[in-house]
Amino acid sequence: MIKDKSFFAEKSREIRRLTVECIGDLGVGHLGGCLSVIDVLTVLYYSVMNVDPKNPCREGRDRLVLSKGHAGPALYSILADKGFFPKEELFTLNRAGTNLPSHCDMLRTPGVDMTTGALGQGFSCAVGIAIGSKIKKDNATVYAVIGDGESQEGQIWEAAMYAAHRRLDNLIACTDYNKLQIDGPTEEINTLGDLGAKWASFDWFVQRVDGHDHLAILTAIERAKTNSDGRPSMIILDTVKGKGVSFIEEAGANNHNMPITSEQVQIALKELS
Ligand SMILES: Cc1ncc(C[n+]2csc(CCOP(=O)(O)OP(=O)(O)O)c2C)c(N)n1
Ligand SMILES: [Mg+2]
Repeated sequence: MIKDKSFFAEKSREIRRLTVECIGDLGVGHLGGCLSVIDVLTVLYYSVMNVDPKNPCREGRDRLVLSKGHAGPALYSILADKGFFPKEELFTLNRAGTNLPSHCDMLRTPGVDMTTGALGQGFSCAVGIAIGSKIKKDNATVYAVIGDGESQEGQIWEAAMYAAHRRLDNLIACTDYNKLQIDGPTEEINTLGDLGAKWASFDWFVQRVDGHDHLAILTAIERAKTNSDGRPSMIILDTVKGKGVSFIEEAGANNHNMPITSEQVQIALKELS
């Protein structure tokens, strides 16, 4: 298991570059929500998850359900970097005939474990996959990443209740708590209140860490695997929407599905060099 701070920092920077390049080539995309989630995806795919680019559908592999499916390009950049498909394919993003639609599609993209994009639904699928893994006794861990705006969906809480009921300690979910959603600050649109207390009251093992601190994320995942006392785990990640590129961070809620010019791509790449 990789625990090297500088490796994670460099890898995340590389993935941010790829993500900005492929969205930039298209000219518009979910830059904010992609950049906020790259650090946790980096830790999962380069250190934690048991996956094989040569055999993406291997039985018993760990699974990642990117329930906030609009962050597909961040995941695609990682999958390409790991060799699930050629990096050149990243530049077909969301174009006619592509294997890389803006939102995740497990029938098109090698390495994508669940089709997502209708907010709330992916998380329910993650619960189902975790139940299936328990039945098969295949020892897989199922990871799910949900958005904070997504957490306003009723379906999230139905699934949360049932995951606890089934004692799914093989399910580790993360909330990308970037405090923004499509229309503005989550706090103003529909406050989540004490999000940690809410998950704890659903009988989940809850931790909260800086979502851009790779080693803190890794430690939280290790604790989730060993200390959850039979419960499913929620790791709340404090993140910044657009993390790593100042003009995208500064756009705030306007960085949700944001246009980007080729000049701006160059500015972003310089900042990420
Ligand atoms: C059921 C559903 N309703 C609405 C949308 C449109 N939509 C896509 S992303 C988004 C905002 C999500 O906010 P959040 O979960 O906080 O995502 P992030 O900040 O990480 O981008 C919305 C409303 C959707 N994809 N699915
Ligand atoms: Mg958000």
